[in-house]
Amino acid sequence: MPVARPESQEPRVIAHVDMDCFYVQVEQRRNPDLRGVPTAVVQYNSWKGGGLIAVGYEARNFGVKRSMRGDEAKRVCPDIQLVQVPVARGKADLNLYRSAGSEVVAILSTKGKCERASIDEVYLDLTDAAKSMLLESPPAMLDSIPEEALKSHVLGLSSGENKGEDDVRKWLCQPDADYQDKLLACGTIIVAELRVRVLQETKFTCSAGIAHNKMLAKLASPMHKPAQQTVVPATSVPDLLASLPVKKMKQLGGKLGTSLQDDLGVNTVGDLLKFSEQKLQDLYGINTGMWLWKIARGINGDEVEDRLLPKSHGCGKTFPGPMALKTTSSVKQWLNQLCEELSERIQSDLDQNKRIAQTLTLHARAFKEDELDLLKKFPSKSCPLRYGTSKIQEDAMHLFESGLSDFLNSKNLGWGITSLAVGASKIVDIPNGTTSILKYLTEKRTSCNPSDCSDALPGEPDHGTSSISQKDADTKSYKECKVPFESEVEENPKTKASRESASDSKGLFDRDANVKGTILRYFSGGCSSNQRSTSEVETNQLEEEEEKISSSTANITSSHPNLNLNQNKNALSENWIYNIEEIDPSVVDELPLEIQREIRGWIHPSKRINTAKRGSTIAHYFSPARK
Ligand code: TTP
Ligand code: CA
Ligand code: CA
Repeated sequence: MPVARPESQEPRVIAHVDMDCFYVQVEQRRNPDLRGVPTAVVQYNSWKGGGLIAVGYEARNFGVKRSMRGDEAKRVCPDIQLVQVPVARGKADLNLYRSAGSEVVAILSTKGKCERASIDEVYLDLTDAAKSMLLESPPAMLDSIPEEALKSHVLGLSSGENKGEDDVRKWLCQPDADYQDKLLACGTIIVAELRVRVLQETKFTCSAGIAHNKMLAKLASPMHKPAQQTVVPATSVPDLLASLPVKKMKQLGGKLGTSLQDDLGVNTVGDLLKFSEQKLQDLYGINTGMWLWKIARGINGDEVEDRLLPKSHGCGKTFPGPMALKTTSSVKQWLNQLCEELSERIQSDLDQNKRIAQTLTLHARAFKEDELDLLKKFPSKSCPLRYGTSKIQEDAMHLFESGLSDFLNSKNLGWGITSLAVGASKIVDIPNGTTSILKYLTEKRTSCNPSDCSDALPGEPDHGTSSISQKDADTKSYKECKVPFESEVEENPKTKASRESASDSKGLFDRDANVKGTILRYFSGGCSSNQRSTSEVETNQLEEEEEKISSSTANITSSHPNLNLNQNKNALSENWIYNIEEIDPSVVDELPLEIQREIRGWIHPSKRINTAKRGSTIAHYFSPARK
């Protein structure tokens, strides 16, 4: 459920930038003969010509839609060029698109805090850049306003015939505008210049929304596509929301939006204005009620996160119609392929970005035969992630078996799998300068068996809780999760002996609930695969992740050629592991002072520095044949 965050009192300038028909543009850059020609990118799957995953704007003019398959697109637009996504291991290989997205991010991130939101979109917080511009060179003082900025669509601006650019110029330079609008005008120019740079340096066009918060910027970016930008002054918000169907908002696309429509007769976001905050809270709970009350007024306090790398990695494959997988061995074969790719990507992330993924998740779509309970979905399952391809494969298969057993209610029924996906999430940085902790652990870890410590990564079942104490209180998951004790530095040899002989995992859990042991467990623990716990991921998260499985997993790295288990093992035994989100402050206090300082340093990362030059114009880029 959405949560309302307090909006800062200070006006902000936030942009949402989304690439136009992204995969198509990447293919058009690879093969310039496709420029100006109706083009679509199709999935690797020859059934009915393959599913379309990206459709160029020229093809859209003929009525080609993403929901079509290649054969249908050919009927609607006989001249369409269908490009198949690159293939590796029998499935789509998105590395080409991921690295193209990274080229763009590298440019967009030069002007302020940048959050990579998917393979082809980012949020930017341009508040500081806009303030500096307003102080040093406000729009009215510029020799000339960049042409691209003059082409902006400013919502609520009354423009007479053929006077669009003049009106925009006046709006950008109006001397009596309030401070919010002045900042937004600067943001408009900054984004226009960034988009020009993106085009010059990558040959890709993008569209953008510029507003005072993330929600409004995201709503605005697709309003004028391709290759244009839309600005949302605060005064235009009521009109914008009054005409915005509730289902158009991401968080209202599901059950909540349906309930608003069916139970309250709310069809547009603006219709929510009729209800008091109290009423909405009574109906939908305190958090969701407050959030609804705020979005009806265009209020949204979500911060732009400083994150250029993806939050998770995932890869999946669909098996439509007759291709459904109906045996465990065929599932295993495909899972092995998916896990191999996932393993390469997280290993590459570890090597290049010093980041560790902690949770492995398996999603699937399935059907079963002869069963009344046809609506039951295949449950998503997750467990702590262990590095190494074979371990990931083994664990993913266990997750699948566990999910299948739940799905079939342990009955002996025929079944089929129509999509499979594995994901690695809860990714955290390994900070620089970990020496004091390493030293501390090396000194204290005298009773460890190094061979036990080296090949398992710690991780947590994904419960969405935030502190160690909470998690440890959750016996459901930990009872099944055997955490090696070598990470506990002060274990009494007697306890160790009795623990080693104990087969009861409940005992292990209880022992592990010791607070001091808990934080240290993060430095070198892990779960043995056959005893690891599984946990169900919420259905809406599953749907969202499946839907976005190919687009939300952007990564700047390419596959790692030197993947090797031993190397991985060594890397892991040398790098200790932690999870900032899950460090309980009260536990930190118990650590030696030097370590406390280090941990507090990671929790407050340093600020980024901005450097960028201005660019020029995007003109008629979408008119045909550009080489
Ligand atoms: P989108 O940004 O949703 O679409 P788009 O960039 O193709 O077109 P638009 O100009 O309307 O933004 O997705 C970005 C890329 O992600 C898209 O080019 C292909 C890929 N993608 C999939 O692979 N599967 C999907 O279901 C979607 C929605 C996108
Ligand atoms: Ca896009
Ligand atoms: Ca997008």
